[in-house]
Amino acid sequence: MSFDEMDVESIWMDGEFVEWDEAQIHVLTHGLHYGTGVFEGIRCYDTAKGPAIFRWDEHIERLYDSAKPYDMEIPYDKEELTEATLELIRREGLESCYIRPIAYYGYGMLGLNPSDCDEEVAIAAWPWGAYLGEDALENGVDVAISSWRKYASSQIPTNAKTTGTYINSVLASLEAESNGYVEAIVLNKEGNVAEGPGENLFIVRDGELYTPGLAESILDGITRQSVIEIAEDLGYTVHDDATISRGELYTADELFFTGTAAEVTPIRSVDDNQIGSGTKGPITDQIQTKFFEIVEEQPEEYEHWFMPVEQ
Ligand code: PPE
Repeated sequence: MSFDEMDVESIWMDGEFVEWDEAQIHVLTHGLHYGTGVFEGIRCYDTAKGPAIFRWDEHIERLYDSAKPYDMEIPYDKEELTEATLELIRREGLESCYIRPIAYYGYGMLGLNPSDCDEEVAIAAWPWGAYLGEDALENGVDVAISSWRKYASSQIPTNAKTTGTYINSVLASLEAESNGYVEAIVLNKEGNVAEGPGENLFIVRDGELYTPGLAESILDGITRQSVIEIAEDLGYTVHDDATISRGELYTADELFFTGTAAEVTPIRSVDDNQIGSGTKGPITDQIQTKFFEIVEEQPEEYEHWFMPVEQ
């Protein structure tokens, strides 16, 4: 995702809209040095009922929850962040976009205890297409198990979406790419399957779905929660507290990633072992089709997942 030729003019920063190029921070910002920031990634879809933000409440609640272990007090309440985001999307005339709220310990002091630093907050939004490419959504991606393990929840809260912890994901992504793969799968400290660098993972076996449980060092993904509901609504049994070994990936009937950016992306091979027929599997296809139908049409049964933007 490159910002070259980005046609968005403003970013909301600490209470006001500033020009895109002016949305800057001090080089001694605490969050830059120590990764003391929390963030979200949220999609707004151009639905048949108008632009609407997908699962806004869940994302914004996760933002405040992520801040808790770090004693970070986000100096705006939920209503203020909601209004700022809606206003940003409206003034930029965006229909479908990716929304990136971030809160971090700002400029004031360095040293590991950030209690003397003020919290700073920004919200940006821009159009972002298929995360792993259009072809990925259709035909699936080739992935490899990373040699980097996911940090354990005894080391860092894995259910918090903190900026600093993404260096783990960066390592896994770099390694996958340099070995010729589109994406990585990261195992946890125990050697069981955790997730992708920016995605949760599902496996399909004998017509049922399995996804690593929350104690497996994963982010409690909101797309994961949505896909569990969609799959159950379609009549599938979902084991959402699974422990999945590396070997089970190779023999899975189907595999797919979920995430705000990745949406529902099929996986067609792991470490060069073909999964199923080597393309999007039938259950993955059904769930993916339903997911896109929901975000395109905003049907009544799922309307509570959306917050309208009302241009
Ligand atoms: N695990 C990780 C590590 C993760 O980063 C994400 C989202 C997920 C699971 C899925 O969570 P959810 O979006 O709530 O379904 N990754 C975000 C960042 C991607 C990026 O490259 O930046 C995202 O998808 O927005």
